[in-house]
Amino acid sequence: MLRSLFRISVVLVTLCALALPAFAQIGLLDEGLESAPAPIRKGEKPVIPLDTEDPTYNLWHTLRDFGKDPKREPGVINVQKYNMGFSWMGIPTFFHLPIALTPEDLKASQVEVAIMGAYTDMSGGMRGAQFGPNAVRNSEVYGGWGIVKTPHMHVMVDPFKEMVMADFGDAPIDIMSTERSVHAIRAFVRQAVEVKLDDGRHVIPIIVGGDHSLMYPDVAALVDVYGKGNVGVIHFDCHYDAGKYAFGHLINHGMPVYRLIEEGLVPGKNFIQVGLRGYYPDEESFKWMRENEFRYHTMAEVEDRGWKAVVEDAIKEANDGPKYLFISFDVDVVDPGFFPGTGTPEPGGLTMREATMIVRRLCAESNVVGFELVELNPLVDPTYVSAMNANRLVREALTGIAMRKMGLTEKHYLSPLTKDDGRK
Ligand SMILES: [Mn+2]
Repeated sequence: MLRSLFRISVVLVTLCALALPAFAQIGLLDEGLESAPAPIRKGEKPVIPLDTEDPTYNLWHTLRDFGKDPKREPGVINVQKYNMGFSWMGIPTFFHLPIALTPEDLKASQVEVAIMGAYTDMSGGMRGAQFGPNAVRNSEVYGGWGIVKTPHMHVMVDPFKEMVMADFGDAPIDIMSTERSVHAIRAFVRQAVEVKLDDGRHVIPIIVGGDHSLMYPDVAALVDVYGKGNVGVIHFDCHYDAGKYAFGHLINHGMPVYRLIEEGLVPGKNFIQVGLRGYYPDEESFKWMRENEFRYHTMAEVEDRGWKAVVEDAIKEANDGPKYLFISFDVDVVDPGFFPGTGTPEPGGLTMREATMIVRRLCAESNVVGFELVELNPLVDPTYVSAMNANRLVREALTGIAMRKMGLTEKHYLSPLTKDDGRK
């Protein structure tokens, strides 16, 4: 008895001794500040130990074995039972679209736009952005799907009739590490973008977040396919998101722009920022943006010149840069009156009427190859309004992309049938 107790304590002491360095490194020892690890010094790389023997270590990005599914030909899968349904019925994929499980499905069905979720939510602010993708899948309030007619009244274009689209599912994410997740997200988005359609175009990804750390892997995935320096970004946000420091972390929702510049994936001159206001960037950051040749349009400029003048400049700039354009849309660029459901709200933003117009026009009038909608946090909005507006913004993007496909690329096209009653 005594001997076995002794043995157990020897094992325990040995285990503690083995575990001690690991706990000490992440500062989990509960012995007061004196024994906390020393601050990170120049050149030191902090390590957060991970247990690679943990059977769940890779589970979050391990695909299940599709080979065990009933045999099927590659192509999209329609998971709805009926030809049509009302908005709140059926299985909630994005816009009740069919699903694609693999890049082969996208290729076989010649999917032009793949809509996908990415539930990053580790970046601070008020957390809950991880519920964004499914909030948008459930966000249809009016109308319906299937054979229901849903043209956008301003332009009389129905993107669901004009293009092949699919719900590509969600990117894999380690919900405890943005650093670990970004590589997997980049690979996931790239998988879709790499698919080349018969007419030579690539699949256009639409990513529904998730917090704004997504901008880094989303843009990086496009750069992987289109090449460094060939992708410009128009970034709607009340914050500039080019923060350099965050407790030693290299990426969070306020840093993706800095990372893209730091890694040489997008030079500053290929960034256009719209909607900045509030307190971030500060004076020093504005100077940094000027040094890096950012083009920016703050709400102060909107106050001074009016929204329409700013829109015309921003669209002109979007067409004066690299061949391919990515739209990064942080919902907090819109006024919190329309988007209470976001992690870092800031008063004095765009109206939905202003935001929908520029998104639709950019997608019609410039060569948009990808779009992300981020920072929707349905947890802090007990109404449906934030999810409904998020849904509408994605629809505007889809409408604009369909307009471009149809050749409706003239400046601020509106349908002659609907912009007036024809009596003038
Ligand atoms: Mn942002």
